[in-house]
Amino acid sequence: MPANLPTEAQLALEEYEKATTLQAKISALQKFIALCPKHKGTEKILKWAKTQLAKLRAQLERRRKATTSAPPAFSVKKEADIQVVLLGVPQSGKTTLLRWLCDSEIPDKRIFPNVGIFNYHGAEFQIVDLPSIFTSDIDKIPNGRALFGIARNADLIAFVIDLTQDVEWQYNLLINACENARIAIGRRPPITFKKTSSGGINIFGIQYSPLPKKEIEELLRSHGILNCQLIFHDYCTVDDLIHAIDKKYVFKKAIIIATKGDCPGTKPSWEKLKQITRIPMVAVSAVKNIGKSKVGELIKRTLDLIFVWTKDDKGIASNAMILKRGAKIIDVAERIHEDFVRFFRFAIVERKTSKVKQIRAGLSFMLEDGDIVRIYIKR
Ligand SMILES: Nc1nc2c(ncn2[C@@H]2O[C@H](COP(=O)(O)OP(=O)(O)OP(=O)(O)O)[C@@H](O)[C@H]2O)c(=O)[nH]1
Ligand SMILES: [Mg+2]
Repeated sequence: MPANLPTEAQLALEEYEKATTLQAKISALQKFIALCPKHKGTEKILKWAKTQLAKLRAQLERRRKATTSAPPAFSVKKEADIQVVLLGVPQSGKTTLLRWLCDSEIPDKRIFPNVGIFNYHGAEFQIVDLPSIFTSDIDKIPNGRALFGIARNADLIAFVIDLTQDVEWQYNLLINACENARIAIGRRPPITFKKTSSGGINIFGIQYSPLPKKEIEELLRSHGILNCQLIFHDYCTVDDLIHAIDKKYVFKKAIIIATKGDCPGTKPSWEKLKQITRIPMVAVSAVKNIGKSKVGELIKRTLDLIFVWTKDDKGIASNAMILKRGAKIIDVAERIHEDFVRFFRFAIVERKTSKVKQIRAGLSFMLEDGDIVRIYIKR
């Protein structure tokens, strides 16, 4: 054990050693990972803790599968193309943020998610304000699994971090809670993993692995995997490895919305936040009405979206169609109605940045942000 561990982390380790049930061991290890400082000197013990946690979780899961059915899932009906879920500690400003972004007096339902529509330059994002997350042990949060089920289904997670509270504590708590809900924030690991029916465990690119071969094999076996192909394409962390082999993980993009930027003394918290994470972030003040369009822009950029307006005899639609960058005319046509694909003749694309202001286009024409599209069909 590294000698310089903070007392709380040491206590969590002792708790782990004394724990007699699987659940208690898991809780203690989660606590330890949250409390252990992250630097070179703790790298080894953190690797051990994360691997051990993954093994115990796999064990618990198999036990649960044998005895219980899945917990009831909540869901929030999608009322816009993009759903953004707010996750934050108590009093971080989530409900205020929701009302401000959505420009509406949405009632605070407290136990259930509060929802609203954020209209950003004519595009609609659905915002879901979940009950507060006060611990990373999601089984201790009322309906914790169900709440994180909503986050798992969202298009984007927005961590709401209060600049007047300890930002590092909030950030770690939220990231660890997501990890415990099997939500991997950010990139898909550069790993190909495939279970096979025979042939044993085959590992390629071991030079990129965070663990020696023997430990990977142990980790795989603890997940009940005896035959597979595991290829590392680039340098990986233990988290990457665990995310790749455990198919329960979902990968989510995330942003940070730092609240209460108007309060005195919040500048150092903002600087600190910039140091501890690479998640894209924006500072706002709902009270002073600062940063609303930056939030919209950040959602758009992080999800790599483009806004396209459709046009017909009556004129240009009031709301934009939200599409992934790389979308084509066929995607617009499909969204309007299948007949627009079946009876498609051509489309006229109005593009401000183009020399030709009106482009005649086919179904495979690639769209750009801000395009106005009119589709002509065979009558
Ligand atoms: N100065 C300032 N205060 C804010 C801002 N946003 C929220 N607050 C205050 O922060 C407190 C908590 O705000 P809420 O929106 O209720 O926070 P919450 O995260 O929904 O809280 P719970 O759901 O109760 O956990 C309230 O007193 C708000 O007035 C802001 O931008 N600036
Ligand atoms: Mg609230």
